[in-house]
Amino acid sequence: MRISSSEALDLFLNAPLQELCQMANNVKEKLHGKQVFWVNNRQINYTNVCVLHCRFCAFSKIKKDNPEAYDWDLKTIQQKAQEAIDCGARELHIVGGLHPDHPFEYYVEMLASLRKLFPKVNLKAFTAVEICHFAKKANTTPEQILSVLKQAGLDALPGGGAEILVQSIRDKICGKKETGKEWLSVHNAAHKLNIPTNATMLFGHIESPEHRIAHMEMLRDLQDKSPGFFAFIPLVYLPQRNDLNRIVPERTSEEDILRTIAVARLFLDNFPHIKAYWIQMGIDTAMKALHAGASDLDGTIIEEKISHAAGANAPIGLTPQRMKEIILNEGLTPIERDAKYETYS
Ligand code: V47
Ligand code: SF4
Repeated sequence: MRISSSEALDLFLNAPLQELCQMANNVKEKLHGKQVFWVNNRQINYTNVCVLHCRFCAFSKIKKDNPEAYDWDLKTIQQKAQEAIDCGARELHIVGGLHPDHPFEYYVEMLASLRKLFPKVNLKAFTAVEICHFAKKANTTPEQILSVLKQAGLDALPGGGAEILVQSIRDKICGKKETGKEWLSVHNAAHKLNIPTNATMLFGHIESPEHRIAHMEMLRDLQDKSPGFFAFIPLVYLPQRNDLNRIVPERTSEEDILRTIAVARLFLDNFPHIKAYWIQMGIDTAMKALHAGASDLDGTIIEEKISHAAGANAPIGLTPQRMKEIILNEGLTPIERDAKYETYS
């Protein structure tokens, strides 16, 4: 039976950690047995120039002439994609800052050229925030943007930009970003167009456990009305080199991470997967998360800039061999997947 928000909160605050993880693991095993899904992928963070300045973000640069600003051309993006394909990648995860100058056609060409060069790889590209930015640039609706991108080769939308959907917190950490309602409405539109998506939650900063549960409730409600989410990904706030650092200078504890993963598994009964994002939580905690409700590890990754700018000290990439080994070492069964959860033996 489905648990309510107040039951989820009670479990989060009061259940003994081991019992909570065990309950979540039971649910995970009912859904997936001992299987853990992983993907051979690469992130392509195509620019760090961004018109916004979210307080937690250490990645973006507002000024194009900042010596650390970059904006890869299509050739560079294609080269990065080629390197990933050469390593057997099944997914390209393409996200970047909100660049002030590029017209929407630039992003269409980016996807269309990658689709032409690499017909088989899944293109998981552009957060809901980027979709809204493109819609403003092209003076059209997010629905229209998604539909054109789908024709150009878009396979799935990543879950970034959700942060905390509760507007009072969102206003404090990223007030200029699209609202929580707008984020949900882009994902609703994607699902209606049969574009699967993920959902993230940035946690461990100024939000309370109540805000986390309220965030998950909005996602559960949308998934009921408009199914299409594959995975929920709790993102651990990393405190280095950003504006929130003065207020929240430390990363949250392992216990808080495991409680969040476990409650997510118990509460989000209509989400197929809870993902342990090892780049942020570290490999040791990610392994514990696999026994606390998580059924997915993202991914081999190869290159990633957003979390590493904010102080992630996990290595940049794992080989497929190592990925399989670390899952097997936990007594679990590695299953390779792509962005649409097609599996490969
Ligand atoms: O949207 C930014 C977050 C996200 C920080 O869909 C930070 O499969 C922690 O969305 N500390 C991008 N997080 C990453 C993302 C993602 C990752 C893996 C898989 C998927 C998926 C999506 O990173 C941003 C923002 O929420 N972020 N700064 C920080 N200091
Ligand atoms: Fe820009 Fe995304 Fe960073 Fe916000 S989180 S400043 S939208 S790159």
